[in-house]
Amino acid sequence: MRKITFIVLSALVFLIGCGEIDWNNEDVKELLPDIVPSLPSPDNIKIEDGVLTWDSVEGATGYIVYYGDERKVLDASATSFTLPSLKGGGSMNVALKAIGNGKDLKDSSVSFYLTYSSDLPFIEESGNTEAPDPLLPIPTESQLKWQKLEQYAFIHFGPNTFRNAEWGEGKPTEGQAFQPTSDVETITTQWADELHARGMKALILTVKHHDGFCLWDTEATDYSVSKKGMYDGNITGSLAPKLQAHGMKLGLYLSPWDRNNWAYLHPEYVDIFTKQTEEITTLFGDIFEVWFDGANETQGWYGGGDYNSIKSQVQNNPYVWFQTLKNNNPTGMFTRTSGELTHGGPTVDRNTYLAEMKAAAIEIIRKNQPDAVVFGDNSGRGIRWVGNEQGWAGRTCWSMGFEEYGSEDGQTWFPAECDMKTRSGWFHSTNSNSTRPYKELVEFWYRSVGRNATLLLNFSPGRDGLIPDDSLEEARKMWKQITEDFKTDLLTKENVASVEASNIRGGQETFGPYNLIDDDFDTYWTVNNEVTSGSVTFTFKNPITFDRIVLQEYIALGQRVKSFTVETQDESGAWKSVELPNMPYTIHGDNSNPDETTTIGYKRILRTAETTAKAFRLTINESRKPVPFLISELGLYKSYEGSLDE
Ligand code: FUL
Ligand code: CA
Repeated sequence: MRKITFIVLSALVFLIGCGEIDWNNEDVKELLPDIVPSLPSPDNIKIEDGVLTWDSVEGATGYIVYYGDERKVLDASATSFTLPSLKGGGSMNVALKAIGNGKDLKDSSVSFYLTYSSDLPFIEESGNTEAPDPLLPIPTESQLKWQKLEQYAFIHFGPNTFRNAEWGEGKPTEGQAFQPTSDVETITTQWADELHARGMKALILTVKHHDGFCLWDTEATDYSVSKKGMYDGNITGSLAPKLQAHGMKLGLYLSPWDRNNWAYLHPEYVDIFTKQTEEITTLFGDIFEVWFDGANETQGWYGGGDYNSIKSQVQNNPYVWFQTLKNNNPTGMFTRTSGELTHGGPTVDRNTYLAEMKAAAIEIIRKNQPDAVVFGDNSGRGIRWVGNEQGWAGRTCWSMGFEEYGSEDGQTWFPAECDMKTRSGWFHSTNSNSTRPYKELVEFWYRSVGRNATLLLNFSPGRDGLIPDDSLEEARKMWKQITEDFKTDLLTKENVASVEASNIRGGQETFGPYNLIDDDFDTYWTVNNEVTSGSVTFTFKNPITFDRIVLQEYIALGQRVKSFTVETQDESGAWKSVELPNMPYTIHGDNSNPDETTTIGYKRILRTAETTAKAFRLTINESRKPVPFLISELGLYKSYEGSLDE
């Protein structure tokens, strides 16, 4: 160090002493690089309409423009440069320097960089300019709103809670059916506050389960919170405003099967049931979903529970229908037990009876709550049961068709809801008194919300009317895990250096791939009509590490994608498919195999191996019909491994 300083100083003294400095002198060049003057960097740099401009720099022999990963050398007369088209998405950094003469003027330093983004109107238009046509069936506005709730709570509470029952077993004596030990305010406040804090966007309450007991003041039967010295508290009426205050929606479970009503399966019961429907759809403000349970049998308390006793009960009643004993008829035919029977009186099928009764009730719901969806209603305005009570939708899941997987050929929009419980029964029981660990709840969430379905997670208040602490604690951890998993989207404009798409509808920005990362469901990347497969590639400024991929399809115009591929590019430039590991464990009916890359629908989440990527590519391989696909959002996240403590 000392030696170099000494040589430089003596060289300076020598050179200055000689007057004129010989800049070409090799010794000078080597020894005094820092005192050779540099050109100033170009000033007044702008990008307008995809053209970079700057003020010319006196003495410059040329310019170098740096853009994305590329560079371009221009001669001294240049003061502008047309940047390449970004094909409808993303951004790149652009900078510039002036070139010196290689002798007594060094190159300028590189200017500050500008970000050149695709918001600029530089894209040539070609192909279709309008949005693609809808591909039927499509969801109604209410179905779409319902799907966006993603996760909501169920509460089973009623006489069953007080006798460790699930289906109204064991008829309680009058006045003994329902005895919560907390007052109604305490109960409904706890439900609304605690479920809201656990990310529940709505709550569906069993306002009448199969035992027929009504959790609201009803005129339709004597068996309710308001009658015969029962618990004094209109639970449903008290709950509705508390949910509303949290911005949560209210849903109602009204069981068509009524084991307490002598008229069940009798024409008069249709009147009672429709009256109940009328009440619940007018008394509590907006209802988002009505749940008509599918369970139904002939047994009622009045009849003791088996066919022969029902028969003896109804023998003298010409209006009561009952299931024929004949060969345990599986279609469940009901026949009038009156003189008419022997004269070939009318017969009615139990399912027909229930279907007609439900249709009458649905009409009432449509009139009073046009925005509500009805569970089990396959008319194109309802939603479907996912086909299991284990908290999973299929790895392929269409919003048409039935059960776990649905079908691409289904004629109506019939999206799936996964109902699942936090304890072993729907109702609280002092016999099997434990709650499911949060890891299972997280698993249900990923296998429902992550597979184009919703999660309806049941809570079982105990005899004090309160959701037990252990269930609340596990649900808190579950929600913390989920919210932390999706806290930071790594696929953002800030992290992306460039984006390329194989096709953009009409070459227009409005349909470009940048729409995939704008956090807006209503903007999407789509392609020209004749195109039914294609890919989009995001290149990152710096490699990112993720293990969650979130995809959303713009289902407002129909569900289309049948198959897709996700790939990453590593530091060496090699591309490979993202690795999908096995699910953590098997849930009854859903094994622990890896996920599939088939349907997308409203939301599809893949849990992948931890992957570090320089670039990410999504390819849509096949679209239903085939028609162009529309993808709303694409996100990459790294799951949370930290503490779940409060
Ligand atoms: C079933 C009912 O029978 C259960 O009791 C429970 O209400 C569940 C959600 O639906 O079909
Ligand atoms: Ca979007």
